[in-house]
Amino acid sequence: MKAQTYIQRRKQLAAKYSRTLFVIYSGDEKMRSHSVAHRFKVASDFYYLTGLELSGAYLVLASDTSYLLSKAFSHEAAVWDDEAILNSEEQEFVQDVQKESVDKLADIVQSHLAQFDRLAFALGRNAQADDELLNSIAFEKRYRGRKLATPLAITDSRTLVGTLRLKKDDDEIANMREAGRRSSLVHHELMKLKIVGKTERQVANWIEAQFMLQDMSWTAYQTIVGSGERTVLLHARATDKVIKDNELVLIDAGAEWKGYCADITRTITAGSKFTQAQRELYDIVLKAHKDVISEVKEGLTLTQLHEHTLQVLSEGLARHGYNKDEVKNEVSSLMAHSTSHWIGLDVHDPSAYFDDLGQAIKLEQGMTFTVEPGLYFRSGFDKISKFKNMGVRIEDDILVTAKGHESFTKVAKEIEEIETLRSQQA
Ligand SMILES: [Mn+2]
Repeated sequence: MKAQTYIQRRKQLAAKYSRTLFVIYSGDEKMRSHSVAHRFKVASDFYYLTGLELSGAYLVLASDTSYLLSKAFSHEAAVWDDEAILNSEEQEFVQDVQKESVDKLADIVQSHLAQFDRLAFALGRNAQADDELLNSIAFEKRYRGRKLATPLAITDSRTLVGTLRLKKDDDEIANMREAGRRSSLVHHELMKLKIVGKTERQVANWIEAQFMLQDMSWTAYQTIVGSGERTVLLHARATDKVIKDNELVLIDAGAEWKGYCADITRTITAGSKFTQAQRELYDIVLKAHKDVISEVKEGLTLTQLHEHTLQVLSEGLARHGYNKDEVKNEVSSLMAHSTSHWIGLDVHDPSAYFDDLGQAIKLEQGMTFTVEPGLYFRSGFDKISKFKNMGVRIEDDILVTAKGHESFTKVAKEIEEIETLRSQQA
């Protein structure tokens, strides 16, 4: 990313919401065990606006003036951590931003508050950060100097930053394409892996190791490997269950490239051939997946894509024993999740799905989202007994383009392609 990108984003946000004072917290390290922290992932809004991966830092955007507050800029800057020093590239990212020690937060917020109608931050994400900020704006502390009659409003910064993050620029698209390409390679290799006799956990570990060997920074989310009847769970964490021949295996796995996420699901057979019933269920989901992706273009909404998905799934189910009215009632229970979510720096990018008037956002070039229809025959859904305890989901990451769409993720999904790869197991 170029320094100008971050400078422009800050300017754009401040100009778009000129009456709003932004305080964007970078997040902090969470302890995994005594004295050892979990791997840190910086809050995406902070990263989007600074390109920095500092923990415990704040970006304050006050129109033309902005501040970066970090312990790295205090007199006692840590000797232990790399982050005490910004490298020369990072310094350029925040060249126009005033650097201050983190304990100046209350002073800086109070000194600017009089000129703004509202304060935007990610309320509720971190109790300690909430506390510090709310304390700093206690009535008596902000009353002085305030020349506006309007009461101070507090709003969620994620929704506002999310309006910028919705459309990806060329550099972001390049990173997402790369996240998709590398994650797809791992799925492709997995399709040639012998997994019968392995545990779900061994398969998940293998996948995550491959992501690391692809130089990816980390998984974009906890890898899902569900086999047999565990395919009906939407988020099956890999367990010590041993994978058996003839089982379906649902793998939902993706990793990050330069902060940008890939999110891919494939459902494969543990052995080398799908059973007849598996094939029939898979075909219903695959048809919905392909139909909906082929439809993607500017002007449509994710709500419309979801309705279309349910319609294609319903038609498929109606060919296997459901009558039309039954299927209408049950399809949204058989697929108890949305077809799509925004994706970007976060695997579920927090941009809004509806506009100020409650209308679904219309797709525009540069928007990125998943298409992931699924059907899950958990207990209680016994209408089609041959599908009992089976779940199938197929997911790709899609960019809206001038011509229609591009898929960032490319992995075999036709049954014949999957069976060919499964027959090369080693
Ligand atoms: Mn997804």
